[in-house]
Formats: sequence, C-alpha cells, structure tokens
Amino acid sequence: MDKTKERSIDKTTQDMLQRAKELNIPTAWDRLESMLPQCGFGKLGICCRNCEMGPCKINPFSEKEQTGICGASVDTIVARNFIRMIAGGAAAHSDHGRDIIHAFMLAAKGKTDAYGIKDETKLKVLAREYNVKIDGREINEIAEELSEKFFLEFGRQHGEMKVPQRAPEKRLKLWRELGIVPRGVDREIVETMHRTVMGVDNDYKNILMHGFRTALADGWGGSMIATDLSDVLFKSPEPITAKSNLGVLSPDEVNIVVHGHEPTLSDVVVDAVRSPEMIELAKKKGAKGINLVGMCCTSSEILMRHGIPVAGNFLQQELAILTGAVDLMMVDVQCIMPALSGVASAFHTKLVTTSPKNKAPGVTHVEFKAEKAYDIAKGIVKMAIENFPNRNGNGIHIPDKSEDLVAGFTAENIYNFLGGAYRATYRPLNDAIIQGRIRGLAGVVGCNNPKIKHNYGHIEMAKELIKNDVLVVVTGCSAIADSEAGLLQPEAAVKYAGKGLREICEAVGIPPILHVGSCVDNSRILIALTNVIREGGLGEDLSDLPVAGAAPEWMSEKAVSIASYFIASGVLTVLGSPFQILGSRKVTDFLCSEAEDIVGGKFVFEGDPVKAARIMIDHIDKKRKALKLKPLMYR
Ligand code: SF4
Ligand code: MSK
Repeated sequence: MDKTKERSIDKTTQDMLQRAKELNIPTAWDRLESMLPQCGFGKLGICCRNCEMGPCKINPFSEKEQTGICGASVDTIVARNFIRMIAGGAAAHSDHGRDIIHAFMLAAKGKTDAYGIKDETKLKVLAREYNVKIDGREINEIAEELSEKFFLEFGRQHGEMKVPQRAPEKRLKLWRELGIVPRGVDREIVETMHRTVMGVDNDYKNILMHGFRTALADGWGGSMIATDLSDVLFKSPEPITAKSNLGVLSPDEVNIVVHGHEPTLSDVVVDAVRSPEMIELAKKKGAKGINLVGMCCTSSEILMRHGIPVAGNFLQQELAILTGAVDLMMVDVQCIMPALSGVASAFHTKLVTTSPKNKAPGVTHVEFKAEKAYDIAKGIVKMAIENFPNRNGNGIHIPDKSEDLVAGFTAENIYNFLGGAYRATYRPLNDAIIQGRIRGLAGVVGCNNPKIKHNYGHIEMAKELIKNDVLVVVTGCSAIADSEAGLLQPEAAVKYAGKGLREICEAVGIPPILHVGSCVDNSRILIALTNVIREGGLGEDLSDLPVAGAAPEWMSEKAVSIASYFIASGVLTVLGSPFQILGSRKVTDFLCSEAEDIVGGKFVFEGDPVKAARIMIDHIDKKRKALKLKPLMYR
C-alpha cells in the first residue's frame, strides 16, 4: 500500500516521502509508527511525576476510586498536567515577545547595527496607550521609555497587565469578576508551576481557572506584545504576493532555509542575502544567486513583511533537507525537530543553531546577538555560499510544485481592505455579517501532527467553511497548508467560496482566507474581533460574535495555550485531536461544557475536519440567531 498518500494530501510531501523511503531516511511519520501503541496513561493525562514519591498513574479501568501516593485525585492530576502545558506554550510565546522588546530597546538606544523604528505611526499609537509622552520628543526617546513599560508587563507582580485592557469592556469586566485578568506574564507562568507542585492546589476548577489566566497572559500579553513590536521594528505587513511549497527551492542558487519562530535574525538575513557583496560571492562559487526561503513561523514573519517564499510547514522541515538542495538551514527557537541534525548529516546541508536557548549536539552554533545582527546574518549567509560547491552524494531532488499566495493581512489593514475606499472602518465588514452576505468568521490555526494526514485537516476545514460563506483567518502552519493548496489566492473565492463571501472577495480583491501571520499573530485575530465589537451591531462581547476557532492538526503546547486563551475570550474552539485530559470526566466536562457558562467559550474535539467545520458553522448560526441577524442572503 502506498503510505505516502495516507500521510499527506500534499503532492510535494508525498513525493519527498517516497524519496525518504528510497534513501532509507526515517521521518516523523516513521518514528510515530515505531512508537505505537502510544502510552495510554499519557494520552489520558493520568500519570504524574511531579514528585519523587511517584511516578503515580491512575488505573482508568479500576472500579475503586484511586489517587496518587499523596492523595491527588485523577481530576487534580489531569488539571495540573493540562495547565503545565499551557504554561509551556505561554512561556514560549512570551519569551519570543521578550526577545523582541530587547531588540526594540537596543534599537531605541542606537546600540544595534541592524534595527531601527520602521513604523512610527504604530509606535505612537502604543506610546499613547502606555501614557508615554510624545510631544517634543525624539522617536528613539519615546521608544526607549516604551520598551521599559513593555518589560514591566512581564515582571509586574500585582495589579493588572495593560495589554488585556484592549478587550471589549464587557469581557474585561467578566475577567475581573472571575479574577483572571493577568498581573504579569512571568507572574502567571510561575504561579502555574507553583500551584502544580506536589501538595498545593488540588481543586481542579481552581487549577483550570488559573490555566485560563496564564493563557490570557500569552494571547493578550506576551504574544500581543511580540506582534506589536515586530510591526514597529520590522514594519507593519501589507498585502503581499509570494510562492509556497517545497518547489520554491532552487536547483542552481544557494538555498538558505530559515526555520523557527522569531523574526529578529531572519529579518536581517533578508537584507544580507540582498547585499551585492553576498550575491557576487555566490556567483563566484558557481551559483546563479541566493534563494532565501522560510519554514514554519519564522517563514510567516518574513513572508508577511518581505514576500520571502515559504518552503513548508512543520512536517516538511525534514523533507526540505531531503531534497539535497538546502545549503544551509538556520534555526532559532520552537518547532525545530531534534531529528534535523540526523537528516542533515546524510547530505551536505549545514544546520546552524542561533539561539543560546537552542543548541544541538554536533551542530554548528552561531550565537545571535541583537547588537551585531547584521554581521552575524552576513556570516551565516557566507557559510551557506561556501557550502554550495559541496552539493553531492544523494543527489538533488526538488519537487516541481509551488503555489502563488497573498499574505500580509493585519487587524489594522483589514480596515482599509474590507473597509472600502473612503473611510478606514470595519463598518462594511460588520454590515456584510449583519446582512447575511458573510455568515461569520473563523480562525483556523496551529500545527501539523503525523497522527493526522498532513494538511488534510486544515485544507478540508477551510474549504468547508468558505463554501458556507464563513470568512476564514489563518496563522502559522495552517496558513502554510492553505497556501500550498492555492487557497490564499483571490481566485480561490471563485472556485470554492459561497456566493455571499465570493461577492465580497471579488469586490475588494482578497482571498477568502486571510493569512494574518505567525503563531504569536493570533493576537491579531483577538484585536480584529475586538474591532468588530467596537464597530457595533454585533453584540457587546466577543462571546456574542458569530465566530469560532479551530486547530485541526495541533501538536504543540503553544496550541494548548492558544486554544485556552480563545475559549477564555469567549470563542468556541475545535481541536482535531483531544487534549490529554480525557482521563478525568470532571476536567473534560469543565473544559468542554461548563466553561461556556463561565467564560463563554469551550473546547470541542472532532477529528473529521468537515464535521468539525459543521460544528463551527452551527455555532456561528446559533450566535447569529441570538443576535437576531437577518437570514443569510443566498441560502
Ligand atoms: Fe504521585 Fe502526588 Fe507525587 Fe504526583 S505529586 S507523583 S500524584 S505523589
Ligand atoms: S510553527 S507551533 S508547528 S503552527 Fe508556529 Fe507550526 Fe504549530 Fe510550530
């Protein structure tokens, strides 16, 4: 049986999986297969190793009620494990945000060779929000003071973070009543770790509510800051065209893949590969030029701002190296498979780690320092060029397929695109929903997971949604999946969208699926929804809106945090595979049912992407009914 077709619906991926088989190089799919059956205790979330009296595991088939050695119930164990996953994800996103503030601060102080303030307008908007004086001051002075205010968002010990106060009034009031407005990013993450230490919180509801607070510190905190300051530092995205999929690798240019999450170094690599000095050097080495491409969320960062081609999403990272055409892969942090060094060693590919937080045995490490970012970027590009003549051995095999795409949408520029030519406003978007031309909005985000056919969940869900007049916004690996299927082109509206949505897309020339960035840019979705509420006519709180979220192929702890801040913001969120919570009926009921009465959102687990989309559509219809909106225009 041809396993490659079961593993991915993407042709280039199938092609490269065949290649991996020929070369006898295992990939994540093979490693999953050799891991089966996976640990049932882990899957249900019912093992605990939070202290050395354990590890303890609860027998799910036992008639008798069981506890850990300390007496922790299954509900406590499952809830603790779950919020530790939130803390892991929130820490990753937020540390990303912290690194951006650091680069922003150095830029403000003139202490870096690479960065400056590229979006003064957004800087001033942020300065006003944070009560930083603008009049009569140099831009750098404003930026320096603002950087300190942002650092404080991480370290504040009491009171409330400022960023979450952007939420609609009613939502903020609810969070206050529930006591879950985050105080500081680090504060909430540390408290999650404290509460889940042996012998602290053993009320599962109390544990889970703190999980929400921690997740809010991510979505309405660390991630939102990362997005805002990346826009200020590297420029706010505007709609931009590019190409995606493994076919963007070039047979006769120096191929550099940047992979991971942060834009701090990759954005500067964009400048370095364009420098005449580097291009000339590449030609001297026999290459036609330099081809910079991206992978995962680092890719989305430089796609949104510079139109750099996308080589693939999470499950395509090993496959890019398997083409034999990658001269250098530079990685920063997050979603970088430790398996890469093994795959790279079968080819001439140079793998380079750049973050002090992410090194790998035997892998070249070139440490990133924001002060010297341009020099470092040039050094890495040079390394790639010098490696070009070493292409050899297993031969080059680049799939012959790439797709055009449009990306670069933000909560701010949607004003201009959907807002019409005369006035920057969300009014036409709200009206399109109110009048039933657009049924509602859906955010489809998150990773790939070899347990789910690669890209199938994202693409089939997105198609079902747009067919039913739901405007879809996407980030991260979900956006990349859609781009590989040609869904991020304006023409996709004609081919796949329902009549109402198609009319809107055709009138303004946008795709039916809007790429709004990397994983931290899910914060753009929160702001866009808030803007819809502020515009009026669609309720007073995010939970009133005809919207739903989904992560059909999630795998990362960051997805756990993202899904949690969406439900804590009042948005129903569908996951393609269940969280590791099913061992506790009470925790499952809380997160998949009771939470809706408390915070307005809940989780639904559904592996079939079309059925999942139907659940989202039914939810959107329920919200439309509650708002007493007109029937859909064409149904
Ligand atoms: Fe077992 Fe309790 Fe220790 Fe967990 S904290 S390992 S349940 S004794
Ligand atoms: S990269 S977190 S696999 S979306 Fe953001 Fe993709 Fe998920 Fe990583």
